[in-house]
Amino acid sequence: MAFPDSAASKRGLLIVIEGLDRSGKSSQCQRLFDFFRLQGQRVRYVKFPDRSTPTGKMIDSYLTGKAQQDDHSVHLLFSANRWEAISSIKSDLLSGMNVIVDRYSFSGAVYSAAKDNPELSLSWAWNPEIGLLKPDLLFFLDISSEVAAKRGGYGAERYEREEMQSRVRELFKGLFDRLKIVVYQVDAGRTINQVAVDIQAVVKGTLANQQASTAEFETLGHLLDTAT
Ligand code: DGP
Repeated sequence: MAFPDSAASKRGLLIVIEGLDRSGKSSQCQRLFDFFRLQGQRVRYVKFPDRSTPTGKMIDSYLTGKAQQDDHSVHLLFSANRWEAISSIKSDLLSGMNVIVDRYSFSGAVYSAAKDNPELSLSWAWNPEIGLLKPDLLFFLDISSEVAAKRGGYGAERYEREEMQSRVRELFKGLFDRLKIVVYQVDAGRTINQVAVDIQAVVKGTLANQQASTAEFETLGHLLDTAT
């Protein structure tokens, strides 16, 4: 009978990169993906919303303005889009693969709450995320909405307006406080290389420490203060 050695039984890291539109998330996810590959480590890149699935296609129609949706209904579609992927993410992590996630539950809650619909509070928006896997590492690419607006390609989709992005930025910070979650805030107003170096330094430290990769899974919990 074969017993797994300690290296084989180690699970991968779940790494989430969050930020405003045009904060450089996708470039950083790609850089981190290449970094793991260069280290000879297995890695998967997941982007939410995943527009290829049935829920993702409905979300895409909404974001590109082809379809209208009730705020609550589209919110739950975004959440379902994450829930439908979580078992495959979990099994990849258990197989030792590292998983990099481009947007996750944090975007889920703040983009919906930023609509300022009095019937859709931040805590209402957070609730469907409870129970999803908690990231081992969470990065927030911090950039002002003014700088984000000056970057190319801004303005094509539903949420890409400066005042919306500015609310989103405040809500991200409030959400992180209310979750008491460890978040690495990275100044994303710099070059891609500078940002990548900061992210890789944290990841290298975590890999060297090894503990996160052997830990049990944790899940996302309730907001500590559920007043709003
Ligand atoms: P992206 O493909 O990363 O550019 O995201 C598309 C847009 O959708 C972007 O403006 C952020 C927004 N978004 C991403 N995830 C969610 C979510 O779960 N809920 C809501 N309401 N918006 C989201």
